[in-house]
Amino acid sequence: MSPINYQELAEKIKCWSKELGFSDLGISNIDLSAHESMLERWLANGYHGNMDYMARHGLMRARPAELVPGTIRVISVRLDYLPHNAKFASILKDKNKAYISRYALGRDYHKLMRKRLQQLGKKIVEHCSDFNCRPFVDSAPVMERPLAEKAGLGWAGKHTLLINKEAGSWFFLGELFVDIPLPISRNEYSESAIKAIETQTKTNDCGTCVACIKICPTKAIVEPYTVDARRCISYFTIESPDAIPIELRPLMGNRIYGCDDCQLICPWNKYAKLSLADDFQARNNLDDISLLELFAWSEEYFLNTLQGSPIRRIGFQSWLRNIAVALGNAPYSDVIVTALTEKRPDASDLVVEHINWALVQQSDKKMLSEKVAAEQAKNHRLTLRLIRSVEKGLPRDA
Ligand code: B12
Ligand code: SF4
Ligand code: SF4
Repeated sequence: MSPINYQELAEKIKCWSKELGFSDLGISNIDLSAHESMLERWLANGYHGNMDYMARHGLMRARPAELVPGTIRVISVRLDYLPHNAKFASILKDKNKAYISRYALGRDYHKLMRKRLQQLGKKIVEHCSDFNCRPFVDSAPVMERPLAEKAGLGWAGKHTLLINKEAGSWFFLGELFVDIPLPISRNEYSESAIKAIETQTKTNDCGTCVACIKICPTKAIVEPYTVDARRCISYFTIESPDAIPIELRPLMGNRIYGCDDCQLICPWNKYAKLSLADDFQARNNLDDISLLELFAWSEEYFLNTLQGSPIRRIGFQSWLRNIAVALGNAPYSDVIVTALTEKRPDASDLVVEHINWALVQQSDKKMLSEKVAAEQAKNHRLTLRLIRSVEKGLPRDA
């Protein structure tokens, strides 16, 4: 058998990844040592909240060969998820509607991407018999963004998400850990990732912009390139099964599953590509549905309707908890008060506490005290600014 030409193989891998529907692919080595101290600092500050799995694997997260012995390269892939007609501004504007993060309107990406990565692995085996690989998608033990930066897929912006100048940031990441010496991808992103490590300063296309830091409703981006998950709407509506901190509830507005604000304000998302995958288009009208309609769902209906959706993973109680808060943030309505009150007898203690909070908000609004009105206007001010920016800057997706 002739020796393997890894350069040619890498080019073939890129072609196969396109055939499999990935939006981009890059290859990196496995040295993440420069990120170890950042990860340690993040954990030491408690920014992971109750995501214990983030700390459990320790520095193995930054050491791919400890995670999968034999690994010498990581193939990182990008998959664009922005659905057609995302209706970002129109839904954020209507406080009676439910805003669900646009990545979660269709099918769960984990299975879909892992299957495609496995298929990519099979293709490689056909050309290279002595080959082992393992796919990862959003797996806690992997530092996906630093790997993707090194592989040249983009740069980690000040909101910490990966951005690409031609594709914005509406995409998922996934990896294939491999044990063959593929050539490492080199481009402006991988070069600046290396430079950042050498000089200990980040130079990238964020420049002097701080729009994401300013627009974040809960001030979760505590410094450039650092998110305190405990303050992030994505964390307390998806990851955490606990009570939502009271001071953050009014800032959630109508966002009941995740949050897109820091990406919506980012000027690079003007260049975002629409997803080609039918799987990421909205199902069950989740892109344009009222809070009251969702709150009326039974647990059985929730489980059946959301088969295959990432939303199902949070469970029915967290789902009700989130909608109750959003109903508390909606304008006063007798119908909302009735719906909240009627849900109480069958709800868990956690949900009852959130319903009670929502009822107090509704009753305060009914009395229309000046203090309440001023507080609400203040909370909605940032969202209104975001809506104007989306309508002006992202008309296709507004
Ligand atoms: C835990 C987690 C969360 C947490 C914490 C988020 C965070 N920013 O750390 C919560 C629940 C809040 C979250 C939210 C979201 N997440 Co999330 N999340 C993850 C997960 C599992 C781990 C991230 C992690 O390790 N964080 C810890 C920090 C320390 O690591 P890091 O950010 O990767 O590494 C950074 C540091 O080294 C730092 N850094 C580098 N240089 C420098 C320099 C200086 C000076 C400093 C200070 C720091 C610094 O930047 C590195 C790269 O960003 C990843 C998947 C994975 N396994 O990686 C998905 C992932 C990051 N999430 C993703 C998504 C889509 C989201 C949401 C957009 C979902 C939503 N719409 O609600 C939000 C966005 C919120 C935000 N602004 O981050 C995608 C991001 C895709 C992309 N384009 O980048 C990922 C990659 C999942 C995937 N497979 O696609 N997420
Ligand atoms: S996802 Fe929302 S809450 Fe989280 S950092 Fe971005 S803007 Fe802030
Ligand atoms: S909004 Fe500005 S600072 Fe934030 S990620 Fe985008 S370009 Fe960077």
